[in-house]
Amino acid sequence: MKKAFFHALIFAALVVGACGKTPQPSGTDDFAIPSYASGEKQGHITYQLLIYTFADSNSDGIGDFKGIESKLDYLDGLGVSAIWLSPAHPSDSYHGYDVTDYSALNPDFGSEADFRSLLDAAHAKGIKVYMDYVLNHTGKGHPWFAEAKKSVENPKFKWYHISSDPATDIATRKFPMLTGYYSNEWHDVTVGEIGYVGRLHFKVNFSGSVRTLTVTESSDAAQAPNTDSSVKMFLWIGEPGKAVRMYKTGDSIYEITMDVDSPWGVLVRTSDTSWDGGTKWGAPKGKNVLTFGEPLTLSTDDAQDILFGAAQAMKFQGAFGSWMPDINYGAVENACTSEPFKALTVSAGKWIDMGVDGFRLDAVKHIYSSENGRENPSFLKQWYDTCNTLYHKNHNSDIYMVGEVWMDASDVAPYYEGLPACFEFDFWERLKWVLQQRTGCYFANDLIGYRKTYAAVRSNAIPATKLTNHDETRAATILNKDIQKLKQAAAFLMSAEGEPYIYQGEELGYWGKDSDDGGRDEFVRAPIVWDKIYSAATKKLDGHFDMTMLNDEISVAAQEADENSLLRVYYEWTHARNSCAALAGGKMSAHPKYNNNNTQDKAVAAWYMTASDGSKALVLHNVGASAATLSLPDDKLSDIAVSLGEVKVSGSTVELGANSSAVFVQ
Ligand SMILES: [Ca+2]
Ligand SMILES: [Ca+2]
Repeated sequence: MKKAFFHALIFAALVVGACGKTPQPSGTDDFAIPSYASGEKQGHITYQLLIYTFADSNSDGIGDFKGIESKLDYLDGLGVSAIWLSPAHPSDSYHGYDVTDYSALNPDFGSEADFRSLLDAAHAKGIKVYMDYVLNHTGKGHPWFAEAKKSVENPKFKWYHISSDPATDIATRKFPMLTGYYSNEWHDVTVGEIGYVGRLHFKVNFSGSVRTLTVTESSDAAQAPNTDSSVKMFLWIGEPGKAVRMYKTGDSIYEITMDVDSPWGVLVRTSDTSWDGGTKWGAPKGKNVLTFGEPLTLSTDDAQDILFGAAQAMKFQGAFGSWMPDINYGAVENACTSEPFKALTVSAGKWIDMGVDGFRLDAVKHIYSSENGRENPSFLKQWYDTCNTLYHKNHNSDIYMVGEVWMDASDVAPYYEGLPACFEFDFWERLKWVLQQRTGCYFANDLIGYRKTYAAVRSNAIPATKLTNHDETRAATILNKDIQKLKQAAAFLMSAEGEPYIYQGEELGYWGKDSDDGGRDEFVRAPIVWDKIYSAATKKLDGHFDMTMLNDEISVAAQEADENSLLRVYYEWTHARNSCAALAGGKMSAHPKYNNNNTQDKAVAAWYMTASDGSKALVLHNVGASAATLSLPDDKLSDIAVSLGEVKVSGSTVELGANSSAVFVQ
């Protein structure tokens, strides 16, 4: 409550009108504070937060639901009307995208009661809550996958793509979701019961160029391990494993009969002190299940565990690696009747009933493997319609859902067939170019073009605009920590058509390179420093964060107190967006003069935002390194909604300083 009250005092003192204020002739930015006190939040601003690093309520170093609840005033002050939570379900990773139970919450984050409390508290402030939902894959640790591995007859075997011959199964369309065989997507899995308890006879034959192990079930007397240290042949067996020395029974022939209790199988070793130098002999890749009585060819090259039992060595498909098996929904025509689809909707229904307002859907272009095919949009429509029906039980409006389709705008467009909103990755691609190249004149037309493409598929398509997210190198790194450019990036985001997302830490100027850029994913997922670093939720990052960044100066407390901070610019522009209908819900149209045909003022980006109620705003950004003087005889310049940097108005002329921006109500 303290923080919101603080903001209200600051802004209430400076508020004039609902949407704008008459600019002072001097044109300094002190007139730019927008009308926070109106309390309106029509700008559809969502905050993306990582539960594990946002706010920690119980000092265990892990962010949690109560922590988020305790910071709702901050989010409210930031003008946020929705939050997207990183995956809240149990998982084996720190980031949560390998879900092991879609109907439960990760106990590290709190209880269901804590989650309900967060929902209620958020709703009381007009903040919706979106859950991250992972439809492409489960975690390898999900009980469904454990079931699937039990046998090919297990009903859940078909919930995944599991095969002993993937290339053939794909070619014969046994897996309708998959369009091609890519070996790097297929990972080893053993299907069936493995292990053995009983008496076995082992015979290792090293006499020829092909070395073999033959194992047979035996009723002969069991032998104690050989104690003759001159014999260098061992079985590695059991759990925990132990080395058993064999008996030499011929020229390069070794044998032993022994009682076995191994939950997996055996390896052959020529040393009991070293695993190196080719001393480990196992099964060749893909042929690791031993049949009793039949010689198994041994291999030192990537030697696999030799497994006993009725198991089969197979492969499963996981587009994101061996810890995330992709779900098999079958042919898209019948996807919504598939068992995993139904199971996932039961879980989604639980959260919808609890009060969750929508979902952010992860990696949706990977669900069906043809990224540009018809299947994914069709699948998503089935998913959306199913969830929407559940949502309508308690709501008159439609459920919100946004898809992560990490592609160019033209490739994203077809996905609007299935979903009301998709992230617009091209927004940042274009904006970073604009800011780096100091060339703004193409920006508006580029965005308008994207929106036309979306509208051809869905008339009310929502572009979810953003700078960077948890999978990308931070905006501040890309913009060389240039604070003016970072401020202007915020101004662009809040003045363009769409529904903007602010990613945790972006409003504070966090930097960091992700793993595709020579860094680590953790580096772009750093905790919020509310006041002091010691209270930040760092534990899940296991030390992978930048202490030169996480200091008192970058903290929320410090930036709230500093009227020149990036955070203050976010406050100003989010509040402008929220209180000005034209900015909040307007459609973009190009300015007739300052657009891509303007060769004189290429640094200027200009457009109108026009709301459905007819209200209109003129948006001006000068991304140049020097001032731009704009002649705008046909525009109204008396009512400024918000500005950044140096803005001077004189008659029909506006002078915008370097990296300066302004919005004029028309
Ligand atoms: Ca905690
Ligand atoms: Ca998939």
